[in-house]
Amino acid sequence: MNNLSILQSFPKDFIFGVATSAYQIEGNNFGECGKSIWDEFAKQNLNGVDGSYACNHIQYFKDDIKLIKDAGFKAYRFSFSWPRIFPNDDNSINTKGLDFYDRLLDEILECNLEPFPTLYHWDLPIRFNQLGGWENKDTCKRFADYSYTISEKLGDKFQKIATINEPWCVSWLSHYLGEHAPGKKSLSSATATMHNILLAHGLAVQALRSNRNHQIGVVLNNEYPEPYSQDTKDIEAAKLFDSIYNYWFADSIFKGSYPKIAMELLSSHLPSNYESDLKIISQGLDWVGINYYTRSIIKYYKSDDGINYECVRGNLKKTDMDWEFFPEGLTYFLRRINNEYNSKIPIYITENGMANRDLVSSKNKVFDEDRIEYFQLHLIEVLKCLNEGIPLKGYFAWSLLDNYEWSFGYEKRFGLVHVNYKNYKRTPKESFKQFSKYL
Ligand code: IFM
Repeated sequence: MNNLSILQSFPKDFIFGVATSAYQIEGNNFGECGKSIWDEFAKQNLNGVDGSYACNHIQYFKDDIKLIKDAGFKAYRFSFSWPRIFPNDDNSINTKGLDFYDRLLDEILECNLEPFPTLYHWDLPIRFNQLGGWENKDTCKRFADYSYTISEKLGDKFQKIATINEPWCVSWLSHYLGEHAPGKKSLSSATATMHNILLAHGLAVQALRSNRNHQIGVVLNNEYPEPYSQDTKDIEAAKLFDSIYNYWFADSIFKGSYPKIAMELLSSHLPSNYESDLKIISQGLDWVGINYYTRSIIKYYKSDDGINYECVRGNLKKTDMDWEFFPEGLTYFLRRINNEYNSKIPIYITENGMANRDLVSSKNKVFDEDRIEYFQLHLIEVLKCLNEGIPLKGYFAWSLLDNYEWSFGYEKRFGLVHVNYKNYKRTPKESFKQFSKYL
């Protein structure tokens, strides 16, 4: 039987937490929250399955924070919803929205948890989409204004803050692959967004620092690039994937440059003055967050636009997302940050976890044995990296609750706690109980 006894081998000051995001759990029908690009995308592509009610966290937040505390976690990673705070075209503040986060932060602090808020986890206010969304540089400036407001109004209640969650998803997944809002499929849109989302990060860092001495980070998602075969074409394809998915964001943030391989295909789509923006993008950070789930097997595939690869899935054990268990990839990226970028920067694993077909038994139990195994295998890797001296400071399980899994709606369950979407009943799964037992 798998278990999480490995938790007891971690140093006492290593932080264990859980993570969520606003649109995925809050329910944007409550509290005069404004609409985001996800509401529009869901209407057009997902039969209207959206985050209107989600987990109704807006009403259940105290119970949810209590769950985190009672399990023995020490931190909670969540995101602020930009459209909840600024729902209106005239950019006036929704006091109900601000007040919600004020009360949420109070509750987190009262439970002796450390808040790890993120400013942007994909719910761009819909009004910006009409102006070009992240393809328009003006959105970056508006994001800096919003960041400043958060710092000014709520910044005395947290120290650490992340700017953007998973810039690859905001740009490539949403503007080239079209799988996330706003659902575009264009290389030039994707490249513009790959740059602008980084600029938004940089401008937000400046805005936050101009107000307070925050500890600022960014959250990057990484996927391990495994060539399909040893054929040179597959190896080159895997390098291109790696350059676009992983190196693009880390190189620009840590080194102030874009990787050569990706640039050969994307540079013509970048804004003319992109180099001066790179100075803003690469300002020093206080910490970095790494989200890690799986590997991708990359196969050469001829494409008209030169993005000559496709991702195929391999034969390893899989999650309900069809993502393979590949814990070694986590070690690979933690070492990469340490060896290629900055050996001193504190690193948090800000997301790791799996979707599983969880059912509540007649005895009100959820046996998510595979999830326990997934966590165990990844925690072994984390401990290995800690023992190598990599400055790892914490680990956040994705996710506290089953929630709105974007274009998969409510079908995929990532939670440590099961949610019944009819009555919002929370049922802690066995994985949650394992964390609780060993923390
Ligand atoms: O649910 C998402 C989360 O919003 C961002 N990182 C990956 C998770 C699982 O797909």
